[in-house]
Amino acid sequence: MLSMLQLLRAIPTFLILRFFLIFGNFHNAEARNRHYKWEVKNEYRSPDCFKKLVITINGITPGPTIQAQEGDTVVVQVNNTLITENLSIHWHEIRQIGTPWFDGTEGVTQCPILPGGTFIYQFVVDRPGTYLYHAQYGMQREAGLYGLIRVAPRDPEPFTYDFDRSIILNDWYYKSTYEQAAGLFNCSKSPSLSTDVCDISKCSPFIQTAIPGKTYRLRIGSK
Ligand SMILES: [Cu+2]
Repeated sequence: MLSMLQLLRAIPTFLILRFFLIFGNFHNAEARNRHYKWEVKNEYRSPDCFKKLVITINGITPGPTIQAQEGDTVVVQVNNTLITENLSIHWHEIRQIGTPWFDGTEGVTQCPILPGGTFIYQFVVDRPGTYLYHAQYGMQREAGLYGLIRVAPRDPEPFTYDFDRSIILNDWYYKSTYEQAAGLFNCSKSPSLSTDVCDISKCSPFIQTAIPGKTYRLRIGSK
């Protein structure tokens, strides 16, 4: 049985433990889970007026931007509806501390997501910044399977701006990525705008306008 003295000695220890428990809970309550559900498939698109077969995520290329805050857990359910191709997605510069099996290196850290299959990636984004995600199989990235991850800092940013814009630099070919792969980086197959392949009165490549006197933050992703 505890003596009165032992009881009194135990109280500060209890209070300190309680403090850390409360603090820990408070900290965990800030981090959130960010859930995404993606369907990856082949579709025809003409992002720069030239119609070709691309790979989309939920109907768009580049794919949806993942929005999170430092310390959050990102959960992405990927459904492979490519019919004939395996799939995996790499989260570039995300450190995957404790979760190396979600790094997306097909055949090394995970089995491929087979056609018709589903895989759920789950990882912590522990550092603020702008990151790329992209396909890790064949030339699927060049066919359009890529996008951005924006991780906001917990503390307020030390600068201000009027607009926040993203630009991703990615290879893009008018030939299919299979033909491009067989040609092994043949630059003659790279796209160039000419009137015989597109009608620029109906569509045009992406143009970023800027208003004089305003401040723009540009997040430029490339690899
Ligand atoms: Cu990468």
